[in-house]
Amino acid sequence: MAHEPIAHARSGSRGGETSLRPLSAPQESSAVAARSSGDVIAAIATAGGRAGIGIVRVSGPDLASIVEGVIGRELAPRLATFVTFRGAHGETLDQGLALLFPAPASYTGETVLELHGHGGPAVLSLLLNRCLDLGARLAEPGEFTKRAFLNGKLDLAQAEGVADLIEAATTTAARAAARSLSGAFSREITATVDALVELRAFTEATLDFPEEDIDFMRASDAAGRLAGLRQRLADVVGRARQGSLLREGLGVVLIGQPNVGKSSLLNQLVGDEIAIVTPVPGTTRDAIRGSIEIGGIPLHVVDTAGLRPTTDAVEKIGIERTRAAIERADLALIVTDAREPDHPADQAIAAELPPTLPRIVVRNKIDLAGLEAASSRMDGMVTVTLSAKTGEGVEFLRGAILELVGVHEDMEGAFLARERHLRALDVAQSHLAGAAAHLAASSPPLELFAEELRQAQEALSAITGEFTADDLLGEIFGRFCIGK
Ligand SMILES: Nc1nc2c(ncn2[C@@H]2O[C@H](COP(=O)(O)OP(=O)(O)OP(=O)(O)O)[C@@H](O)[C@H]2O)c(=O)[nH]1
Ligand SMILES: [Mg+2]
Repeated sequence: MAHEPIAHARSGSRGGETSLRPLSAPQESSAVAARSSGDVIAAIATAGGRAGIGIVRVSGPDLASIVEGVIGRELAPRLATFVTFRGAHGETLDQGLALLFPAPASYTGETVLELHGHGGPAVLSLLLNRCLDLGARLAEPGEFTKRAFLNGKLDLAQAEGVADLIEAATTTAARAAARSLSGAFSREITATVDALVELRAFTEATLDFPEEDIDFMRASDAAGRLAGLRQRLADVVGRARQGSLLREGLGVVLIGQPNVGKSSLLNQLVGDEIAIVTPVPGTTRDAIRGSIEIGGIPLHVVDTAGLRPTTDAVEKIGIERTRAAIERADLALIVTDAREPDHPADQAIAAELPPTLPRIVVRNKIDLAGLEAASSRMDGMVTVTLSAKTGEGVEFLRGAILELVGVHEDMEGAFLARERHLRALDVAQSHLAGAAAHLAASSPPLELFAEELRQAQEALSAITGEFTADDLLGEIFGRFCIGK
């Protein structure tokens, strides 16, 4: 865990800044300035339901009375001790292991007590209630991790990594979340911020000695440094976008004329008969959803009603839903019958799609058309020939989907970025673009240049939580599970 540089960052003395002149930093919010509130919190840290082991976790500045009340004796630090957990009248509640982590060497940075009992809901709530009776209060969702953040144990991106790791739906997503948790994402951001601070320092120095103006900027190679910074940020953005795919998944909509085999393709992709398939055109009315994973990326596939002019009231509603599904999709699979290439109705369907929506043309029923399974790209349009019925060629479709969304064989470099991170990266990028535009002017307006750099730094710093508003913290930690 990268404690040191992050605690250092939050204490507000970034390298380089102080030696020159104070750069107007954004206001630090009260949430960041304040440390843990001082009360003792407790929660069941393991999932509900029955299990071999269940853990009650307690955190606070002083847990002596709780240790005494539950265990009746002192605990050696960080040593698993087999004990009897006792109720108010000395009765046995459970037996198990107790672990004490004295501050600051703990998850939260406060003193933490873990009671490992048996994993039944009733016995765990007895144990939890005993801690509450002894003065603890029930922890809010994410409160342990919030305290870890406030005490400088984790930065904000790492704290989000904790929640993402727990929620990860695929092993690839879990690996990417673990990378964020270990601080890999934060380190990239921090390194970029450091480079930004250095460039700001040069600029501010130049502003202090205007007579040396341009020379100074030239000597410091401002343009070269800025180009390097933008390159670095572009790389982070690319990796964050990939990670965001892992997290959010990709919305894929199956569209086409009636009876071309959309529902068959959904079933084939999902590996289950979730949609009704019949030879009757207009079988599917409602949008039918299935989820699959390709290359570690969750795909949310929607099968829709076939598109055709109709007077049937139910089918009309179905077609409206198809259009709504198209609005929300990240990728459209235009399914066609391979025996009828270049059907005008297919072309009309393709023409009606939002122009920026990525698409793949699927020529289905090759078993009937006597064609080979294949994948091809012509004029930027990807076409896959396959049979939804036999499954032949579906591999080509999987490959084409991954290629189209820019996923390579492995996602090892991806950061499991959140929408919040992508927005911040975006803001930082546009300020750096603004800075580059100023620098390109015949006599660069250095104040404006410096201001763009400052705003880019502010956006990036929000990712690791150096400058964070209370409501953002509430939003982030409120989504955690209780006990985390
Ligand atoms: N031989 C063969 N038949 C297929 C293939 N794909 C679909 N079919 C058949 O084509 C018919 C229509 O398939 P569906 O999957 O219901 O087609 P759809 O596009 O969902 O049709 P609607 O819901 O009416 O819009 C069914 O009889 C399928 O068994 C294929 O690859 N080969
Ligand atoms: Mg159908």
